[in-house]
Amino acid sequence: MEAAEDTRGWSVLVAVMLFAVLSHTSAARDREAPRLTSGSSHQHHRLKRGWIWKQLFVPEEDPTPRVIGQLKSDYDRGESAIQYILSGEGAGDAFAIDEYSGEIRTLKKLDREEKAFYVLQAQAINRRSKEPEEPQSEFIIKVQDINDNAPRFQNEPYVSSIPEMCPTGTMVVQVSATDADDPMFGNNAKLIYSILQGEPYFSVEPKTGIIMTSWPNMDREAKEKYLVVVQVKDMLGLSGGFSSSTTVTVSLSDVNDNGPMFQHHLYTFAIPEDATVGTTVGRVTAEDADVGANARMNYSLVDDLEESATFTIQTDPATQAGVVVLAKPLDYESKRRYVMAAEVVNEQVDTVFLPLDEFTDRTTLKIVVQDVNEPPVFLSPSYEWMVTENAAVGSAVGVVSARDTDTADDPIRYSIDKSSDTAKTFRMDPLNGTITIAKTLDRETATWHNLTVIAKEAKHHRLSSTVVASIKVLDVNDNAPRLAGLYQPYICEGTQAGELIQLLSAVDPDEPPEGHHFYFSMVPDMHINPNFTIRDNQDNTAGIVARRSTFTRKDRSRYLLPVVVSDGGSPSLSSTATLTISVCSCQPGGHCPSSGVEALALSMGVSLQTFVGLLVCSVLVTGFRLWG
Ligand SMILES: *[C@@H]1O[C@H](CO)[C@@H](O)[C@H](O)[C@H]1NC(C)=O
Ligand SMILES: *[C@@H]1O[C@H](CO)[C@@H](O)[C@H](O)[C@H]1NC(C)=O
Ligand SMILES: CC(=O)N[C@H]1CO[C@H](CO)[C@@H](O)[C@@H]1O
Repeated sequence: MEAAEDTRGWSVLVAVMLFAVLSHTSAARDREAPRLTSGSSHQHHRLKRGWIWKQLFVPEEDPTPRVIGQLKSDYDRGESAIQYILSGEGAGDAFAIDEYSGEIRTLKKLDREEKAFYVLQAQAINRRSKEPEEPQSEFIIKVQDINDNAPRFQNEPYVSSIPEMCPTGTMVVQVSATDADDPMFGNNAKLIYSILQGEPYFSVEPKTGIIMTSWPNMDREAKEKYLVVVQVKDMLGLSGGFSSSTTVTVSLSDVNDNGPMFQHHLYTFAIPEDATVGTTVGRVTAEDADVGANARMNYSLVDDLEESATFTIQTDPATQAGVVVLAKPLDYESKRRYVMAAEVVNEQVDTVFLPLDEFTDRTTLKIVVQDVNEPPVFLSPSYEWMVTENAAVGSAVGVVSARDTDTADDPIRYSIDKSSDTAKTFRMDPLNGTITIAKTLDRETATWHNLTVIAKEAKHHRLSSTVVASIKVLDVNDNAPRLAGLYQPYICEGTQAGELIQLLSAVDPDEPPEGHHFYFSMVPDMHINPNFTIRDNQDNTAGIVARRSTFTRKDRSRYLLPVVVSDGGSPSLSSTATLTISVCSCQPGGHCPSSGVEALALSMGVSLQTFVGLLVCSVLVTGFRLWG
């Protein structure tokens, strides 16, 4: 056999090397050497060295004891004068020497994988002199390999992932096995890999164990996982060797080799017209056989502005469905049907695997608006009117108007919510929405009338809605000013001309926007009053001033002085109050005890009734004109 010859070549080479090493120990000796002969060959080389060591071999796993060689000194004349002694590794246990013949034999079965060689020492001793005939030296017994170990895969399990659609020859993984047998001897540890299962998609390089793809266009969407069974054999795969196998799990990872595709060419949705903005109208789904990022998609609406502005479409991140959402309020009465195209496109496109347009798909959306019976709608969200407080009963304040937007177009009936007008100040025309004044207004009582106006469908559904109509009552100058108090002026005896007797001010319930302007004056008369005069201070006050210095109670105890107060309204209103000015013999400091005045009045013969009567103001209302 060729293989066997090859092996012998090896062992010879090893023997020569060992010889070189061992001979060094006996280099000093130049005598004729004893020799060691192998059990199989009986060559008798003589060299100049004392010992000639040949390599001894013993096949492993051989249970039969056998002679594997013989130790022989050149001085041995066969008279048993020399004793051979063996020591070192395995001496007496694995190997024994015949002390007379020098034959070395095995004692037991040896395992190369346990111990591949034994280093032993040999001695040749003269039995009589007990002197060594030869110097002690070492030799080697090598255990020869037989193929008694199967190859074993390392680093199991093998798992690998390669992208789908990868080119033929893409490396998948390298498997690797080891064999405990002697890699230097024969083919016992020469390993060959092959595929048992997984062809034609995968192949293995026989010597390296590199697994590669051998099939183009492996499609993850068709088959995602392959179990590749790889076998390794020793003896270069020749028969009689050992083998073992392993499984390589190969997964195909996704590439973007599929575009999204709508499930339907047409989607029809219905939505009530009163749906609020943000309501989900429906969902469209595009399918993509890829996974993860390769299956992510974006939707859009492609159409003329009105259609696509009324709706939007968004991607549901969880399902990648397209969610159609209402973006603008609908009105069944003005548009009942929307038709538009929806487009889907992969978020990532890879033109290596597909042409660009295959990453896009289109479908048609038809959205039908459903009629909803809606309450009447006021033409204005609120109403605000102004009316002057003197406006006549029966005059119109304003008109509300509401419409039934439904197709039925019901007539509307108007009314005022009673709780918003408990005094029934206003009246509503139920047919035309005109609000009129039912009772005289008074701004000074109520400035605002905030009415809740109801519009109700007259026939079908009787739905109603309300609106607030605020009516502001505007001021007109309908109140005359009056003196601010019940003045009881007096003048002390001895008061000098020009001295102030009483300061006057006035009040008016009207509320002119620019503020009050009161004017004080005497009653116009043919004769000038020689006793008192009124000085208007131009700040809504006036003073009564004495015109002479000679007032005495003896002369006269009371004077009547009519005072006219006018406001700045247009037209102006005025009132006249007649003040009674008493003359008093004042205490020092100008104080007049009230008893003093009255006592004197009675003694003067003026009745109390007359006195009180004189204090009553008479109101003159001049020029009463209505606004508007
Ligand atoms: C509303 O109807 C009343 C009769 O009820 C009528 O006098 C008034 O002129 C109408 N107003 C309008 C604005 O049509
Ligand atoms: C009525 O409406 C007016 C204007 O909206 C507001 O200023 C006023 O406070 C309201 N009055 C009442 C009593 O609600
Ligand atoms: C208008 C007026 O009251 N005049 C009186 C002024 O005082 C004298 C004297 O007391 C009276 O006689 C006037 O009547």
